[in-house]
Amino acid sequence: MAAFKIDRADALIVVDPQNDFCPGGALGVPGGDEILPGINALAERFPLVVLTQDWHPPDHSSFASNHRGAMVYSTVEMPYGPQILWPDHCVQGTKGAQFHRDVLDGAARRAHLVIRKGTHRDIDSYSAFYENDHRTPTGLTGYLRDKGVKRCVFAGLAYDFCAAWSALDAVKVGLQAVILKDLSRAIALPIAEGGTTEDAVERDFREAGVRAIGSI
Ligand code: VGL
Ligand code: ZN
Repeated sequence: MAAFKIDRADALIVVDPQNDFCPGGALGVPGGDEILPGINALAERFPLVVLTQDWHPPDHSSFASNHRGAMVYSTVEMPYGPQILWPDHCVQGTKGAQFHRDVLDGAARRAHLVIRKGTHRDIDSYSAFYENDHRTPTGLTGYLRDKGVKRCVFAGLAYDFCAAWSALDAVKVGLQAVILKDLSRAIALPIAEGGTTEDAVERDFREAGVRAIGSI
């Protein structure tokens, strides 16, 4: 494990530790709940902790159920580019959208900010920084800048979607980004070129300068 010292200008960004992304949830990520105790422990060590919460209206355009005849995990072309269609998940106000009970007395209690995303019907938002058009900001950049944050450490769900897109956007807005593989779990959808979405984001990490490490 590379030496890693948590600094005053570091923030921990815990991505979507919600019921629907844990086993048994609507979009359950294999092993998603296993990482939560480790995330709680890590949250105690950071000067600033942000949680993200996927928070969709019931008629959200990322749900296959809102596209006639469309299959779950198929891709459609949206005005902002290709969009994977998901099972209905993290609907505002539902049990599935709540934080998993294992973080309630840990990372969620400790969080300085909870940022909700995916709230607009016509656009998905994987990243904590920008919606999927890559230009509509969530406001997180300004918050972190105001707080003097220089480096973000990402953990949570899913490794190859919301955590990855967040880490890649962090670099785009001028922050250093570290993503913790041992405290994340991937959906790993197969992609047309071969391999999975997990392989694809790891190529993007290398290109962008996101540091993917086991844990710290
Ligand atoms: C996520 C798919 C759809 C995630 C959110 O949290 O990675 N993935 N919505
Ligand atoms: Zn979502």
